Amino acid sequence: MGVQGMHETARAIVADHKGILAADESTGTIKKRFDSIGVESTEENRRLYRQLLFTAAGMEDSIGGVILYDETLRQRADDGTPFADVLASKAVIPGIKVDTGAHDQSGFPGEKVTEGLDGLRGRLEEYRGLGARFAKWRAVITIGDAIPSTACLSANAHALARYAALCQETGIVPIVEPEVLMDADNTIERCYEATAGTLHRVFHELDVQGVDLRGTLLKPNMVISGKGCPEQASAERIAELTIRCFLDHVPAAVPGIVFLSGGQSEVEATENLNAINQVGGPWPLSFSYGRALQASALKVWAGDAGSADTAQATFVHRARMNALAAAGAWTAGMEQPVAA
Ligand code: 5MM
Repeated sequence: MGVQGMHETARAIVADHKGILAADESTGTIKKRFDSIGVESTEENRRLYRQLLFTAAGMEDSIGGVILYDETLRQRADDGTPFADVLASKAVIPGIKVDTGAHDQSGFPGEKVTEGLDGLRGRLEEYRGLGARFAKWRAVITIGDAIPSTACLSANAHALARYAALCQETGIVPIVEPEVLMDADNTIERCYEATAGTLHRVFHELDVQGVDLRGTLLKPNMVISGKGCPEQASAERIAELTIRCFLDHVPAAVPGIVFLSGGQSEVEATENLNAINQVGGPWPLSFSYGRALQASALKVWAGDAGSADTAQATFVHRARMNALAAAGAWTAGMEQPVAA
């Protein structure tokens, strides 16, 4: 795909207020999700669950792209159609997670650096042949005593930029995901500082390494209070600080910002995205949620084929609520009762 094609792909994923389904849980993470509903994490159960999501009628109205895991990109629906083709036939663009995980950073206790650059050029070529049109790489930034360090921000930004450059060489749109975790007890102001520092480094490295911003998407955290912070910021404050931070650090050439949910509840993630869009900025502001799109649907399914239709309707509802939020047009009254 030429440069123009990558620009079009990036724009298409977030067109009409659509967002992304992050269904790229690695084997360890999906096992945790399945453990929570008492389902064994076999390859076949993973296939059945992902099939349920991808074939849900109407998901394509709110979802412009799906991030897959290596195993899932190689799997097929019951009728033998590869999942990438199932999605493409609904005009949903298939993507692939290509990092190999965040590992302890040598010399920097409590911090992580994401790996996966070795052999990436070859893997990207194979993934493109299997139908992937975009990719994702997630860096993990932790807030704590005297962290994040410059070394952590710098190593992760460098890796994200090298990954992005390799993707574009292959004609694949890189999603650049620097996630500042919301698991600590920090204030929203501390999250602002860490996010600002992270984005500053990331866009500097993308520039140094010649990445074409128009052929990328940014997948960041919202600027938000840590989970353990006694004073939780309102949606309006989250929106105000998120937009202020992004206006200062993200070039307008980026064709879309797709937030991760990071441990927010489903409705919180929708409410906050809606508030962010009510402030607005020069970019489409949408979603690339994993847990905040799947949590209720997963519970409803619980491995029971008889619940598949209700689970699909639950997922499609969540996707629709988030597409409305991406337009700043969601209200709490549009919600339906959440699964028990
Ligand atoms: C779906 O979760 C993704 C994969 O995580 P692992 O590599 O740990 O299995 C994850 O990268 C995800 O895409 C983002 O963190 C956003 O997901 P959430 O659940 O935070 O919206």
